[in-house]
Amino acid sequence: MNTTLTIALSKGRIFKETLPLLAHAGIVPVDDPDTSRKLILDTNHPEIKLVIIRASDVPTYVEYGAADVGVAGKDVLMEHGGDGLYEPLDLKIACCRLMLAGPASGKNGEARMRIATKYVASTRRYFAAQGKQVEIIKLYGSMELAPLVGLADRIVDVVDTGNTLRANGLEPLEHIADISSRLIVNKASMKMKHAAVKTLIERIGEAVAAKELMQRKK
Ligand code: PRT
Ligand code: MG
Repeated sequence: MNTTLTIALSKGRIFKETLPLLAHAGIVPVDDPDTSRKLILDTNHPEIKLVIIRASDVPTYVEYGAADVGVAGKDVLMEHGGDGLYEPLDLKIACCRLMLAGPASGKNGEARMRIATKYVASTRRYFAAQGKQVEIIKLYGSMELAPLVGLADRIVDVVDTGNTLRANGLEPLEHIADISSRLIVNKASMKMKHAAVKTLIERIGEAVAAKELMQRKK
């Protein structure tokens, strides 16, 4: 039986914030993805590997079983859609808010707003639920630029401190969803590698709970 466990992570904030949770589960990577060019990282467990991929690709790897488990933002999962994966744990890391934002002196009540975003599905769902017709322009990054150059009236993006919005003369207008990262699991792996996956979920769950307790005591 194949008992290798592959965990998909993205570089940057998700990797950094997942590390302590993995450490609590006794999993420590041998290389640092920020300095190593390797896409498959060994850990202290010969049977546990980390694959380092784009944040928006994590659900795809896990759904198709190229990775058994992964960590992905709820924003990314809402775009990915479907019920092709299990989402057993809210890791409460990489927290932010999905927001509608626009120029501080923005015009209001346009007949049909143009909205630039990489979150096309979530944006469509949000406005459809309000019965509003909007034109959605798909971008892959730097959404904050779109209103400044007349590409769109508003943007939908994730916001943490709001500094990026402010620096570009934009302000948050409507809160669409609270976002945090989730542990996701391939459906077949949940069955075929049940013991290993269950242990991982339990250990990481304990780490999330312990961290919350610490933060409440502060
Ligand atoms: O960069 P790449 O295209 O590869 O993918 P990505 O941008 O999706 O990856 P990454 O690592 O930047 O984000 C991974 C996940 O972190 C996202 O899917 C979110 O769930 C979560 N997260 C938490 C954030 C932020 N906070 C955040 N602030 N993702 C992006 N940002 C952006 C924000 O849009 C703004 O442009 O960071 C910038 C700074 O935010 P402020 O509000 O603090 O200024
Ligand atoms: Mg990014």
